[in-house]
Amino acid sequence: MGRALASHDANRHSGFDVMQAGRFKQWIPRWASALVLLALSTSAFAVPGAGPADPREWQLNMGRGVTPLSQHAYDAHMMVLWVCVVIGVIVFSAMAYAMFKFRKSKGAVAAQFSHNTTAEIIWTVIPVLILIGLSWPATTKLIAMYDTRDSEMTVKVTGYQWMWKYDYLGEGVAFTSRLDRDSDRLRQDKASTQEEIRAHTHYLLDVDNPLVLPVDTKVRFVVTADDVIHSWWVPAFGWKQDAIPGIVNENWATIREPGIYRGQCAELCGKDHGFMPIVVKAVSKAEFRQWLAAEKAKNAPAPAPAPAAAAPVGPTPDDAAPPAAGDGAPPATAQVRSDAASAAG
Ligand SMILES: [Cu+2]
Repeated sequence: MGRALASHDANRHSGFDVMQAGRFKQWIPRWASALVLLALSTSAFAVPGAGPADPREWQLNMGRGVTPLSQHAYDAHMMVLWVCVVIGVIVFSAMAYAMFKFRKSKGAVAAQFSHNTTAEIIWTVIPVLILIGLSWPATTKLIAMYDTRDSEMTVKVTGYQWMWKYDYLGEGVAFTSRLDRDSDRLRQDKASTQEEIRAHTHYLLDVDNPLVLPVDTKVRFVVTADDVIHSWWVPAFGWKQDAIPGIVNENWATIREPGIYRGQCAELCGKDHGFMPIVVKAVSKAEFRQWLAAEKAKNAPAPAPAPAAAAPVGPTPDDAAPPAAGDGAPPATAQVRSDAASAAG
């Protein structure tokens, strides 16, 4: 730097380039520290009210999620990333070396050849081996996604324009889940201010009745729709599943950590596609049993108000079958049920 300044003083014209180089050198440590800060910040800052799997401010990498399938997706992503990094370093180093070492100013002349069988075999065989090496674990993971055997409970997810309906199959518990009233009011009221919207921590990402699930339990989801194609997507679970009328798709999740996991409909399904969020509340097994019992109790007396007063019977099989389940009942009916069965929390 001293030398750069000296030459600048001595000769303004020829010293200019040297001064630029000196400034550049001075900037390198600043850029380096900025990069280090950026890297640190990916783990340092969290959005207020964020769940365990919510994205963080300045997060650069994809999240790990909270299920075995999301871990698989993360592992596959990291494996491919590092393979790409190694290939990138080798290829760009070779290019940079060749450009520098064999430059025209040093008298290099273009090589005179058109074919090199050995080189062609090498640059065909190596990528094929890399692709086979990548496809093997990827296929194993893909097969695991479709393995819903040994699941401990099943939730039927039905997409409607524009809400979700959850049936706990065999439990007699079912309810709809739609955008929370505050978000709905803020989005529709033209007088809503940015401040009001910012004050809502999970604007457009909250629902009236979250899907409550137990942790450490293999939950099978059967996913369908009543009107148009929707897609049930909770990023922390590592998959999105199309909800198609007349077709039942399935997927599964074993949630490792209690917490709130948010998602959205991921298939353009009409004008309110952006306003049918998903909220999963994962709780301990004991807490889930309590919640489920409370939901059953809430649902049980509803269909027979008059004669049931004397007989304290539990839920009968008839009560267990939600009238709106799967027979294309209009969403309005389902919504009435959801109000009766509003979820815990
Ligand atoms: Cu949708």
